Amino acid sequence: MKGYRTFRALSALGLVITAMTVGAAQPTQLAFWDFNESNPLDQAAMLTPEAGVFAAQAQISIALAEFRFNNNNNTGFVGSPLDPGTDGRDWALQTTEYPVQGQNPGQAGIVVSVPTTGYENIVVKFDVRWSNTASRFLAVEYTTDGGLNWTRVRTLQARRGDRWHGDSVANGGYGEIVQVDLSSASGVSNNAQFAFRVVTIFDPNTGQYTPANAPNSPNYTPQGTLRYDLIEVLGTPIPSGPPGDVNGDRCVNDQDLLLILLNFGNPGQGDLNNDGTVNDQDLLIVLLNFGQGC
Ligand SMILES: [Ca+2]
Ligand SMILES: [Ca+2]
Ligand SMILES: [Ca+2]
Ligand SMILES: [Ca+2]
Repeated sequence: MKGYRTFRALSALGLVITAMTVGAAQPTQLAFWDFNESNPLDQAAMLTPEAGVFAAQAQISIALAEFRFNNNNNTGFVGSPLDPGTDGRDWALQTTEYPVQGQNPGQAGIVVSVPTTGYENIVVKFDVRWSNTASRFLAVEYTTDGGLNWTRVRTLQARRGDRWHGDSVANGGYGEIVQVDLSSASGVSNNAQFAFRVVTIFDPNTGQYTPANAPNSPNYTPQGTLRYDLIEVLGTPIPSGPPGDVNGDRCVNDQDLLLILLNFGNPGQGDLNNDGTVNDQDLLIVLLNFGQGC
């Protein structure tokens, strides 16, 4: 036991140095779409996520509008300027045929369903492009009951038409993708019924749909398009016990320390900060919480 204690003491000593490099935990990608399919006319492939721990369960659907996959010349629709692309391709998800003027505000648009089971600190990201005659105003809403009730968390407003939110400010965008932090939203964590949607809403000043490029394009039209890219849902794993409880017995003790040391340098059990490797940072989490819950 003396040797073991000595080893622990030396490990703790080493952490005085490594503690300076401890960073924030990286979120886990629950689902991600970049739509950069080799065949953008393949509807199933376009709607299937590219990555994420819930890629097999995640879905995109649409309400009171339609998807478009063929951009006239049997090509796709060009994607976000913030997408680095895949093998030189950058496609996106096109939508059109929205409600006529005065009808169905807050109901038409894409619905992105992604389970958050086992995860918290949920963050939603996407980029969107308005055509000239699409609704200037959009709302981002989420549901925790599979779509029975929706809570609005953000409204978006086009600065002009034929631009991505992610286009530069100088070019009529906002210079960044849309990001909605749902960390403090009740019921979003650990919920298989979570979804978010982006819907067209009336101009609050007129009570009607206003076109994105008003006043140059004076009329809103249902054929105006909204295009989506870089859709992503992120979260952090919900700890099963106190921080540092590797084996899940809700007590941070020698057993957790041993698992860290046995798996040191490898992925897997003991990667408490979810950065892909069992390392000094995980060891520090165990030592800082040593004795918790015991
Ligand atoms: Ca896909
Ligand atoms: Ca893309
Ligand atoms: Ca434990
Ligand atoms: Ca780690």
